Amino acid sequence: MDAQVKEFLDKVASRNPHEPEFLQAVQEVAETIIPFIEETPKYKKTRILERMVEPERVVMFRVPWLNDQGDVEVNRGFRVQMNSAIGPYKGGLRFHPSVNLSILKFLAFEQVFKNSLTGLPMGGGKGGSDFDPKGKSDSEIMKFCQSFMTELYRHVGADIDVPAGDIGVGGREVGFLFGQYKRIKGEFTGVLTGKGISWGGSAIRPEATGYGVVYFAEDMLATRGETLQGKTVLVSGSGNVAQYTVERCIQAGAKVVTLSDSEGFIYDPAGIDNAKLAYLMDLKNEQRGRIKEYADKYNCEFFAGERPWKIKGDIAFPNATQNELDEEDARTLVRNGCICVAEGANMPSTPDAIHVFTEAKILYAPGKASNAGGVAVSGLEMSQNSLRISWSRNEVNSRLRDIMKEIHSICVKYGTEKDGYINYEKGANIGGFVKVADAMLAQGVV
Ligand code: NDP
Ligand code: 2IT
Repeated sequence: MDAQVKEFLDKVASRNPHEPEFLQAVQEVAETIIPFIEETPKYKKTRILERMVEPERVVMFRVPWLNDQGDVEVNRGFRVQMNSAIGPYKGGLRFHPSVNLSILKFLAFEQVFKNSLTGLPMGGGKGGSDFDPKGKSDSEIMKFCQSFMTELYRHVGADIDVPAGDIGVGGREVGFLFGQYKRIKGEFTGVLTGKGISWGGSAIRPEATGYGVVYFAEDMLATRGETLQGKTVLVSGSGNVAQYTVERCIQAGAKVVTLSDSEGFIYDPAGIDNAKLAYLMDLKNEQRGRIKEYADKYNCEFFAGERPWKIKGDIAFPNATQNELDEEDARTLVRNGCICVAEGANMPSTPDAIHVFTEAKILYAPGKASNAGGVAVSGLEMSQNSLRISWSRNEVNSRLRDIMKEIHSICVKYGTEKDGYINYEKGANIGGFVKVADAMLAQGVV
């Protein structure tokens, strides 16, 4: 490792002990950004990267609530307000038992770069709780969300910080959070995105991340004269991002053969068609069931405790969670002829896995570029709320398509290496960094 990079990372590590995910995300950025900063004195002198790894603000709070048995439960709530140089803080809320400060700081840090890449005026933030939504009744979910917002409301606002969904937070939760904010503040504003379509939500927001990551993969494939038509696709996860990845892959003529959750993966060699996808959406979004039930229903194989990467496929979309694809998985994918990996999740590939992809010179896109479609349509939801109008599905979808294309172009501009290989990781980091850094410079020592 470059000496300057090591010195920088040692400092960040000593200031942030016990935060492995945050350090992993910072290292990934530092390795490409520090050599760039070395050539650009205005960023070096002003210690922009040192400032960017320090959140502007972190709030942590108690979330007490009553379960259906009448017992008191206590969770911890967080909001990391990482950077507001180019707009109000923007980023999702994650409800999952694994949530801690390290995970939310990594997500908020990546969000700063991602939001910058969208071209929309959004800073970066992330929040959530160690609350586990699994097995909870609708009433318990509502009580938790109301308690969570009873503290969060004082830190957010349409021009301050605009949360949205992430793992464990979808339309139902955004509804309960919005209702409580409105009740406390007595105002109807665009304080959250991912709202229902009849109360300020945007068309295509549920689809946006999944559609966006497939659009991005289509642009990547086009650089090699390829398309999705007829390709075999591996998807992990089975939540919001995975579902709409499958929908768009079907539209593009590809065959998706895997899905997963935290208990294992299903392999459906015949491919997931529209009828199976409708079943999946009902299973996950209404029945709140497990992916194993898909295997039981369609009589295909379920691999308990395993991840889909050992199946042979042309394209992989890791769409579940961080560090779900390691070096060995990456080697298996490459050996099996995989030509493209586009991340729908945030930081799903470990650093060693990314190294395998870039060494093999296959197409590899980091989440901060390829999954930016979700937050991009969130940004469009904010615009529509400010204008007090709603755009049609076609209007929003065509804007989403253009934004993903533009992010792809930025990656090509900053990431193309001497031999012509497009290093999307480098391109996304530098492309995302420049806009935020210039805004910080213009605003003084902030
Ligand atoms: P959902 O809650 O809808 O689905 C999450 C999926 O990932 C589920 O299948 C879940 O399985 C699985 N999963 C979660 N945690 C783990 C774990 N520790 N190990 C294995 N599987 C796990 O979330 P989303 O689809 O919204 O989010 C998926 C990824 O996409 C996340 O990384 C998120 O940060 C990212 N993302 C989401 C965006 C959005 O707009 N929603 C935008 C950009 C990125 P199980 O049910 O068993 O927990
Ligand atoms: O990781 C992400 O970009 C999201 N979870 C979406 C954030 C948003 O504000 O829509």
